Parts: sequence; C-alpha cells; structure tokens
Amino acid sequence: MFNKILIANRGEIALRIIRACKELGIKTVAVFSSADADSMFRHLADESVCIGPPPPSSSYLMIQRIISAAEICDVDAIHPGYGFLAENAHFAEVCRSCDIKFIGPGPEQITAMGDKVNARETMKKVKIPVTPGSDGEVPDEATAKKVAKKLGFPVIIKASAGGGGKGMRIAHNEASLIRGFNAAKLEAEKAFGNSSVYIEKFLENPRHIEFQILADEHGNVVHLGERDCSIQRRHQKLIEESPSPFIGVDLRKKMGETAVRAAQAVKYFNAGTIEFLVDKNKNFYFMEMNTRIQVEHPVTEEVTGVDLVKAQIKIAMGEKLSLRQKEIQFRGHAIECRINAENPYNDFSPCPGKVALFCPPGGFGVRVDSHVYSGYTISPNYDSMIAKLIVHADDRKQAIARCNRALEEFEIKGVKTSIPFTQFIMNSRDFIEGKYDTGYLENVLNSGQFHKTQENK
Ligand code: MV4
Repeated sequence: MFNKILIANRGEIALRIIRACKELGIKTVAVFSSADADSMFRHLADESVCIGPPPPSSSYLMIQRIISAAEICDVDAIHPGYGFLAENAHFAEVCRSCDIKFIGPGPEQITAMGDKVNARETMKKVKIPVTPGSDGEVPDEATAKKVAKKLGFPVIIKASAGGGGKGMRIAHNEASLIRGFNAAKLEAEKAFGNSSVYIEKFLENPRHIEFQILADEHGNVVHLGERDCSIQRRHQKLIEESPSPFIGVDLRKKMGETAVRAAQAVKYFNAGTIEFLVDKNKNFYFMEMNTRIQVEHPVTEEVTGVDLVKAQIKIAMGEKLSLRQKEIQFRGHAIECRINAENPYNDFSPCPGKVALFCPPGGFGVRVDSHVYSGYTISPNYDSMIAKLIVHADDRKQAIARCNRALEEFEIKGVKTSIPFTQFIMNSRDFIEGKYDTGYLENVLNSGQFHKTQENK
C-alpha cells in the first residue's frame, strides 16, 4: 500500500493524479517550478516543493531535484504523468535504485518501446503487422536507395528515437530520398542525440487509431478499446474520440487482441497505448507504443467506466487487474477537445498571458479537466493546452450535439483559444459523417473555409 505519492508533473495531469490519490486515501506531494507557484495542483497537494526556475530543463526534467524532494518527503512512489520524464528509462531506473516505485512500466519496457527500430523488430518476431519497411536501421544512402527501390515511392524516413513527427521526412523520388535521409539524420541527432533512422512505405492519409491497454505485474493484460486520433495538425491532436467511427466490432476485437499481444511481447505492465496506422482498406499496422498515461485517456474512461489513473496506482502497488477482458464493456460515445491558448486565425500561434475569465461548461455528460481558473497566468514556458473538454453521450450524434452545446457555454477571456476552430470542425459535414483521416485538418485549413468565418465576427 502506498502512503504517499509524488507527482512529477504540472498542469491538468498533476491535478488528475492528485484527485485519484485523494480518492484512494493516499497523501500527495507536488513539485513545481517558480512559474507554477500559484497553480492549483500545488495547493491541492498535501505538500509541495519548489524544484527550480520555469524552464523544464531546470525543474521538471531535473531528476536529482525530484528524487531529493521524494526522499525528503518520504514518498513511496512517483507518478510521472505524460511528457517530461514519463518515458525516460533512466529516470525509472533511478527511482528503482532509490527504492521508490515508478508508476509506469519498468526501464526495460520503456527502452524496448522507446527505440522504434527495436520495437518494430520485436513486433515482427511475434507476427504483428508492421508497415512494410527496412530491416532495422538504414545506415547509409546506398541502403536507403535499395530499400526505397524495393518498397516503391513514396517512402517515409523516421528517427529510431523519434515519435510524434520529429526527424521524419517523406520522399517521393530518389533525389528527395537522399535529401530527406540526411536531413532526418541531422534532425534526429540534434533532437535525440541519436542519428539512427529507418524507412517505411508511406501510407497515404491513414487513420491514427490507438488502443489503450492495462497490464498488471502478474502477466494479465486487457485492452480498453480504441481512440481515433486522426484529427491532428502538425502532430498535435485536437479532437479524439472513442469508439472510432471507422472501426466495427470485428476489427476492434482483432486490433485489440493484437494490442494485447504487442504488450505481452515486451512483458509490459501498467497503462500503455499501442498506436496503429489503418489504411482505407482497413489493414492495420503497428506504429509505436506509448509507455505512459496519455492526454486523451479520458475518452476511454468515459466509455469503459474505468479510472485509468487509479488503475495505474493499483497496478504499481502490486494488485491484480480487477477486470477480465470479457467484463470490459463499452458504453456510448466520448469526444475530447483539447483547448489551447492559441490564435487559430494566426497559424495557431501561442497566446500565453493572464486569463481574465475562465468559465467552463457543465451539465450531464460534460467533464472539463483543467488547471486554469479566472486570474490564472498561462506561462510561455510550457505547452499551450489549457483545458480538455470531454463529453459522453449514448451515441456519436448526441455526443457531437453535447460537444457543441458545451463549447458554446465555454467562456474564456483574456487569451485567444482554439475553440472557434474546434467548433468549425464539429459542424463540418465530413467530421459529422465520420469521414476523416490524418490529412483531414490540413485539407480543411488549406481550403480557406475556416478563415472566412472570421469575417462574420
Ligand atoms: C506514417 C505515415 C504514413 N505512412 N508512417 C506521424 C507521427 C509519427 N508517429 C508517425 N506518423 C506517420 N507515420 C507511414 N509508414 C503517416 C504519419 C502521419 C503523418 C505524416 C506526415 C505528416 C502528417 C502526418 C499526420 C499523421 C500521421
């Protein structure tokens, strides 16, 4: 049993974790940077420790300071949230060596999945479909040419240490292949200190569909269905939903079983997400695994009724999963909108500053996960997400209606937000019909239709 947990994060996810701890009767320690001295998570925690100045590299990424805070406060475990140190195998290792439980998988699993080349090869070994591509790393231009010739253009060059789009290049011919290969290597070296890249056949406008899994430390693994995360712009997701309008009962079963096998292949434990690309013909391919709780976890919580953060804590305490696969039921439809302090009329440029008024919606089927309050100042040091609006209803049509109602109620003054753009998408015919893929948002923006709406204001 844990008596006290340290939360090595900030913002809405720090609050989310504190709330789960309170309900479980576990005491909490917040660590915060000087930019977050007035934040809600700091004040809702039982204790708080300042770990440095605003830049993440001087505070939320400082392993020694976080471990010092954990030792001083005598915590049993650390929850890393998402981002920052959540997928840092070294941090998980340091926690282990200090006899502090890291609430997540072990350093072995983080490492196995963190290297995308390695993850791909592991999946191939257990016969899980991966996108056609190179056998492991592509070391030089000559190999790149050979691989591309075999696959046929277009191909995509990806960083082994990547994820989320960094160090990625698409090539439509040999000249752009060579340019892209070298550019991707340089970018990967700069971003990750690892220049290794690999090559895949480039799938045109696939869907991004991911499966939530939970695994205990006794070898039991279940999946909790999928989230469709295809509505994204420059690798930033804007709207996520569950179930995916593209996936039926049979495909869900097949992909869910594949996700469970992927987790088993690395002896995974705790919460994780298997990302797939799905093409027009509903062929699916393993893309990567995220070894953390994700931003969009609430849509899964709403349709399954499972509190994923509490599940993470219980798993870390050594408990067995309380649900078998056949006991997990999916009810209704959930949609999450990420609300960012950005100006959608100016290329989504960040808009930090003081929030004069923050008046979130409520009512049946509406959940708002946010750390913001009226008078709060959004720091330019962190990402621009200021709230998540999650709606749940009996079916997709009613979820969209509820989402529109809630977005209309939402009042935020003092900073510009992405809400007008989200409202535009929520009322677009293709979205309403569930006809979208990963190219959808760029197409909408390129059409100019959204910017015309500004003229009516
Ligand atoms: C792909 C792909 C198509 N084919 N891989 C995006 C994030 C990173 N995790 C991998 N991503 C993709 N991988 C193959 N083989 C399409 C994407 C992708 C994407 C690529 C370029 C520009 C925008 C994109 C948006 C979503 C997904």
